[in-house]
Amino acid sequence: MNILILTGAGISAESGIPTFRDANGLWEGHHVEEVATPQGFERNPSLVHRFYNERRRALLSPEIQPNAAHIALAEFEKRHAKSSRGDFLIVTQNIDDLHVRAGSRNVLPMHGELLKVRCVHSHKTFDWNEDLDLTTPHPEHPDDESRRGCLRPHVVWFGELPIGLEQIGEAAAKADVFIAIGTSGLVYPAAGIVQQTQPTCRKIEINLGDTPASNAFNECRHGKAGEQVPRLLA
Ligand code: BJW
Repeated sequence: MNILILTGAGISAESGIPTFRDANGLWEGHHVEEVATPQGFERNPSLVHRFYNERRRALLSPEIQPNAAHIALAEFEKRHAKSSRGDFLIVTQNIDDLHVRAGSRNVLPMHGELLKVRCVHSHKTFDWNEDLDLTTPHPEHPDDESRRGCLRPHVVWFGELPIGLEQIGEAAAKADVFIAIGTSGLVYPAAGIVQQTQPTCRKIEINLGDTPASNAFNECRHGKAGEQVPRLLA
């Protein structure tokens, strides 16, 4: 049995990471679009660096840990690998690393990773645990003044191409079960993955309430991911 999971900010909410749209999608009064677009980065790179620096520091703080939903998915993946010949893939829109920390192995972070940065010229990525600013030296050329400030967060902003779309399309087309957890169903192409599954695929949505995508699912389970996911996968 092939299983495809899509996760969004709601799965990490109980780990203490705020979602995007529940608090009006605002961060210090700025709309998500202001701090998560290439245009926003061009207009005000310091603001965008500050936004990601704060989130990176929070992610690395001991308070933020995988919750019961992340752990249930990781344990289910291990059981599935032992007992079945099918595939299991978590496509996450989240840039946190909580699925990996919980022990999940097949994770595709389609909107990038907060603990990576990339050079705007070479597109090479680097693991990153520090703050980033306009004077940060290039990791490979630390003494080259002309290369300072050419790193950006390795994340996918609006208008940019998400990561792994071909693999996601293939996984959706052969999925027997598709489960979307804690995502608002507003941001594409993630919100359209459910449409790429076959009519025979069992489609389950887990969220606090209905979303604009709910009609595309066979089953909608309302409640917190930390309760609903372990119950579903028990
Ligand atoms: C709980 C809970 C608990 C709370 N338990 N649940 C088609 C139509 C219209 C527009 C477009 C379209 N195609 C493309 C677009 C444009 C655009 C888009 O979608 N715009 C819309 C806003 C209209 N998309 C793009 O630009 C994308 N790129 C693109 O399309 O490239 C072109 C292309 C595509 C395909 C082929 C060829 C070309 C890129 C989108 C990038 C999104 N980037 C961000 C930032 C990433 C970095 C960062 O984290 O800072 O990704 S924006 C932000 O939204 C972030 C998230 O991953 C993403 C989705 O948010 P998510 O996860 O759903 O969170 P919330 O907050 O919205 O919802 C949380 C949910 O959880 C809620 O429903 C709660 O109820 C629930 N919840 N607590 C369970 N405890």
